[in-house]
Amino acid sequence: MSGHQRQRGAALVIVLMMFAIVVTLSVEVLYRQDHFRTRTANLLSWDERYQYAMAAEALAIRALIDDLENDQQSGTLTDDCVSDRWAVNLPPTPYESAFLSASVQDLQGRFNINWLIRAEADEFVRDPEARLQLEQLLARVLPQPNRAAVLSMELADWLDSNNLVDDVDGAEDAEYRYQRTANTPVLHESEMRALRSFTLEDTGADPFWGFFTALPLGTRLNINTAPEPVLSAVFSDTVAEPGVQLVMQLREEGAIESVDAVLAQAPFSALTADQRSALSNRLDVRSDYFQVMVDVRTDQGLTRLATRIVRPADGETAVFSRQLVPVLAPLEPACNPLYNQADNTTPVIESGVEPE
Ligand SMILES: [Ca+2]
Ligand SMILES: [Ca+2]
Repeated sequence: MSGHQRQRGAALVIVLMMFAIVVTLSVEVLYRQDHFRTRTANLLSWDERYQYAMAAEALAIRALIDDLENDQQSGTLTDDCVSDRWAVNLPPTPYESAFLSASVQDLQGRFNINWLIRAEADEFVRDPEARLQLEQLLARVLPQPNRAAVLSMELADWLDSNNLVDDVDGAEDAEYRYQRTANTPVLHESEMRALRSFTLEDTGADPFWGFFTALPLGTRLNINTAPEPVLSAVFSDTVAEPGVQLVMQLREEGAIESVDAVLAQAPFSALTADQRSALSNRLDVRSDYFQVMVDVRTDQGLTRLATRIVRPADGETAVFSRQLVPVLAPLEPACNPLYNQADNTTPVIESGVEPE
């Protein structure tokens, strides 16, 4: 082979190599462009659903503010599940290119797990009565009621400031391998998941989480919206079932307007002054804390937003937490019993299923 032919051969190899590089680059560019286009489309579609959810959230906040203003005009501050407009479900409703459904829940109708502790000096000390009340409630709602004691004891240790195991089945730092206990009030009821003995099976009974909340220590229970198992737990060491029956019966006649008026009736009237005072500090007929849940479905996907709102009687209504949550179950039901009786399954937008 002459030198000239060798040079031509080498040039050909270089050309072929460059051609291969250009082809590879082109394929890579096309792949990345396609990837980028899909990602942009997904982001735009996600953002569109998020904006729809925020619009529904704004509507719910407006309804809550209107409700408070109406109450203030009429001079009776109550929040209940029958006459209040916020307490209803929005069934799947078409809006532009999306379907929206929503529900509003009263977080003060739930058992506040932070009740297990009281602030004393610089410490959070446990409240043994509240721990027993939580055990009662857990025994009602856990698939395995015999786990109620251990979970309530672990939660009390999780929250109290000390690092001593106070009950036989409690657990402090030494009992946890990979984490430390909070030793302070928690911000969300889902922190119960962090307890040593808590398992996924414990949440099996739907709507497990709907019975619990985590609000500031002194937050009261709204007896107009609390479900029967929560009332039953909170009254378990005082008036028990006769007290629950009285509250349920009064609610059927309309919103309860005064805690003191209820406490003046039997069986509450037979309690000691201290017991009545403790209940008076624990109960209320209105609420500051609410949750709005919104499902938005478009052709591209499904988004669920859970927003928590504080609406004080003498302050500004504000969002204090906003979470995009996985759609694992139907929307939590609104508390209006008429809406829940009329349709046992709360309206929910099933993924990939056209709503009726
Ligand atoms: Ca502790
Ligand atoms: Ca402890």
